[in-house]
Amino acid sequence: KCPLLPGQTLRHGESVDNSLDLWSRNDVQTCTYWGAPVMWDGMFDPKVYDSVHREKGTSVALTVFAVGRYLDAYLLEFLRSAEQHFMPGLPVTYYVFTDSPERVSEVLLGPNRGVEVLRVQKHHRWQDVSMMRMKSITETIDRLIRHRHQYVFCLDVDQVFMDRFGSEALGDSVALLHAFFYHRPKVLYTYDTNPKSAAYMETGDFYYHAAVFGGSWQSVRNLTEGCYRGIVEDKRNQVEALWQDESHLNKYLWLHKPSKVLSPEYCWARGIGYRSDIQVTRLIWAEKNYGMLRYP
Ligand code: 2GW
Ligand code: MN
Repeated sequence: KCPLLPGQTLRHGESVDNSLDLWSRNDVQTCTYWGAPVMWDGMFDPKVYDSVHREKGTSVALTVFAVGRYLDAYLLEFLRSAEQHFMPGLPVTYYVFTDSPERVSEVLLGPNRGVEVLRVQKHHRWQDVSMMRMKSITETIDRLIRHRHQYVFCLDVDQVFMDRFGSEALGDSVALLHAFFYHRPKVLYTYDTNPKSAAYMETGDFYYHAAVFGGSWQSVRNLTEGCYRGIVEDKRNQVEALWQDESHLNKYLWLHKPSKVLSPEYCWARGIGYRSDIQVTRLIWAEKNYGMLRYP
C-alpha cells in the first residue's frame, strides 16, 4: 500500500487513489512522492476493485479516434480486444470518433456494453488529427459523457488489449508511464524545449504517454480543456510542441498531479524486449507502418 511519508501533506485539491491497494512490490517504484500509487501487477486484488465498482454502479466511457486510414488499420482489433479485457464486468460505452461513420463495422458486444459513433472532420495535418482530440473529448464530455458515466478513459487506437485492464485503473486523475522512458534518467525525457510553447518545461516528474489517460469526467474535462488551451495558444504564436498533445499533457500533469499512475504494463511496446519488472502486458502497441500511414 502506498503510504504518505511522515510529515507529508498533499497540496490543496490533490488526493490519491490508493485505498484499495493491498500489497507492494520491492523491484519497482510503487508510489510517487506526492502519494499517488503506481499500479503494478501484484499490488491489488482485481476482485476487490471489481466488487467495489459494481456495488457503486460505476460506468466507464472509452474515447477512441479512428480517422482516415486508422479506421481500417486498427479500430476493429482495438474494440474486439477491449471487449475481452477493458473493464470486464462493468458497463462501458465506446465513443468512436471518425470521419466516416458508415465504415465502422459491427462488433459483438457483451451485456451493458455499447458503441456510440461520432463524426469528426479529418484534419489535413496528422498533428492536428492528434491534437484536436482534446477539443472533441471536452465537447463530448459536456454533451454526453457527464450524464452517463463517472469515469472516462481516452486511448490511442493503434493498440491491442492482451490482458486485464480493469477497474484497478480507475481513479480521479490517471496517467500512464511511457514504456520507453520509465527506466531512463530525466535528462532523456522528451518534454517540449521551446520557451515559446505553452508546453515548455525544464523539469518534471515522469514522462507520461498520451496514448492512455483517464479519470473522473470532471478531471478529464479539466485536462483536455487545459491541453487544448495550450494548443490554441501555440497556434496563435505559430509554434507547435515537440510531441503535440503529448507535450501539453505532460505539462498539465506536472502542474496538476495525477491521483493514480499506471505502470507500463498498461501500454507496453514489444520492441523494448524483456524486462524483469514487466510480468504482464495488458495493452500493447500495434504494429505500425509509419511510411504507409503518415505519407499516403
Ligand atoms: C497520426 C499520425 C500520423 C498519421 C496519422 C495519424 C492519425 C492518428 C490518423 O490518421 N488518424 C487517427 O485517427 N489518428 C488518431 O490519433 C488515432 O487515434 C491515433 O492513435 C492517435 C495518435 O496518433 P498516433 O497513434 O499515430 O501517434 P503515436 O502513436 O506516435 O502517439 C503519441 O504521440 C501523439 C502525438 O504525436 C499523441 O500524443 C499520442 O497520443 C501518443 O501516443
Ligand atoms: Mn499511437
